Amino acid sequence: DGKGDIIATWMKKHRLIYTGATRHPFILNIRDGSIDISSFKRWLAQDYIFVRAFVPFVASILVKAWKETDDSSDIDLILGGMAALNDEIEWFKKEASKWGVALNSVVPHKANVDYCRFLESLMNPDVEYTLAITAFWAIETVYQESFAHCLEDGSRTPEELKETCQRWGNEGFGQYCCSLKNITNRCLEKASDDVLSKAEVILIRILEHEVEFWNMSRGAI
Ligand code: HMH
Repeated sequence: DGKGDIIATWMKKHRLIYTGATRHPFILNIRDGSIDISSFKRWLAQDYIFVRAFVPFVASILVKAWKETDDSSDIDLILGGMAALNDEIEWFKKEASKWGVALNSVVPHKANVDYCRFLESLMNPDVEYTLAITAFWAIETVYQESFAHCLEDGSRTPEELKETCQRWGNEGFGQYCCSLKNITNRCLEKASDDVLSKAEVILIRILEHEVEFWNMSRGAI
């Protein structure tokens, strides 16, 4: 009804925090080759914990899509995302053993616990599909934009970290994020003003959690 590309409007409005999440020093240090490997290992271990919690979150979106939308292509995309997470968990195990990180003894950091708790709040059946898919799109897109930046021309990403950057920075993952954006925009166009303003708050919360998540790699409390 003429609301147009709501995400594009939000991106202009929240550019600063979005850039904070997608051009964090952790990412910039990977890109310029100055990354401290202990930071990378801390991130790897914490992200494994996050991804394990992300699986039931995505499953909850699948259930919401099944209940709230007639569009079977939504289900197919979310299901594909879940299948990719299955591969991702195996990749984390392989990558962790390569770096000598023991995943079964990792203690979740407070920022990680807080983020996972936020995801859990969105898993509640009372939370609308539109709100959950907005969060899902934002979470995936931050990683896509961050790691793609490490692979652009002029980047000096260390060879041993390129596979990690490819994982989220590859073109296929970019396409997937674009499809998530299209679904989200379609949902937002049909949403009430109340849901729309809640979705915008969720986007900001996600971006804040992503910044805190990258901050953890520094190793400080
Ligand atoms: C913290 N955000 C975080 N971890 C991830 N693996 C993604 C986003 C993308 O799936």
